[in-house]
Amino acid sequence: MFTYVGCSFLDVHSVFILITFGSEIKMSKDIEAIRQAVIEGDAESVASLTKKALDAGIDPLDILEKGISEGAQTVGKQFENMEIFLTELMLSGEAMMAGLEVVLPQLKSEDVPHKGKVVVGTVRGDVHEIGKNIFKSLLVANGFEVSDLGVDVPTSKFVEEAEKINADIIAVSALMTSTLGGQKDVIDFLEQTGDREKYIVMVGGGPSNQEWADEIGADGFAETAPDGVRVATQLIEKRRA
Ligand code: B12
Repeated sequence: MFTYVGCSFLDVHSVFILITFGSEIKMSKDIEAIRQAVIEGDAESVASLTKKALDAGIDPLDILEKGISEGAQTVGKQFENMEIFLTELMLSGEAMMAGLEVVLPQLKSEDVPHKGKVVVGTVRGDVHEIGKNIFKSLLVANGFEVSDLGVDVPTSKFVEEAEKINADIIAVSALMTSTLGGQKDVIDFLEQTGDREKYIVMVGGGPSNQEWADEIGADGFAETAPDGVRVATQLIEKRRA
């Protein structure tokens, strides 16, 4: 039998650091593979690599933000620089959706208290849904009840649905400079119908920012879906205080 007698130069703390460091390298490799498969537009690989990463215990949020979203950023730049064309953009879009299908159901709510009701959708003329879907799933996982209107949503539909479910928040996503005005349209519509004060309006998605949100009189903006959940929670708490 082997008996360990010597004094190791590695104390428990160092071993812990080495293990942590090792698993971080492994995590970034798994996430990098997902990012790469998104860029290549390989839906099958994105789905299987995402499953593998989840099985390895990688946080779903890291997969979403560092794998899928960062892949999307790269693809967006390539498309803008005309290094890839619409077919490739579409393949990457499908690959992102394939990853989402695997990862979003993992964002389970852990008996969180009910926080409020939200209507989400992407504005008229815009079919980008990936960020909106992530935001919706994170809201649900954090105790919000969400009605998702999908994409290319007519302005009035946001308000009709909010009235129907007695929503607290209307959250409007837009991904293109040409459709960003759709967020302002929702606010203008609420003002015209005298319903502006009834709802908290949040905006988000690629081209929107805090300055834009202030300019159109939105109540909240967030750059990422996790921040969006924090802002939604704060706005509801403030309103109820
Ligand atoms: C994938 C993709 C597609 C896919 C979409 C697939 C799908 N099912 O959604 C397809 C192929 C369909 C597509 C089509 C087009 N696309 Co496109 N697309 C993209 C791409 C590469 C990624 C978008 C994405 O999903 N990102 C990942 C998600 C996670 O990020 P996100 O949406 O920003 O969301 C995050 C936050 O913004 C936030 N968030 C999102 N919504 C909300 C809402 C609220 C309230 C809050 C709080 C937060 C929040 O949470 C998310 C996670 O943190 C972008 C490039 C880019 N950099 O965005 C181009 C891009 C958006 N597309 C672009 C273009 C031009 C088009 C087309 C016009 C191409 C064409 N010639 O046909 C069409 C438009 C079709 C239409 N009418 O809408 C341009 C827009 C340019 C511009 N500035 O206006 C971009 C920027 C690419 C580029 N650089 O040129 N596209």
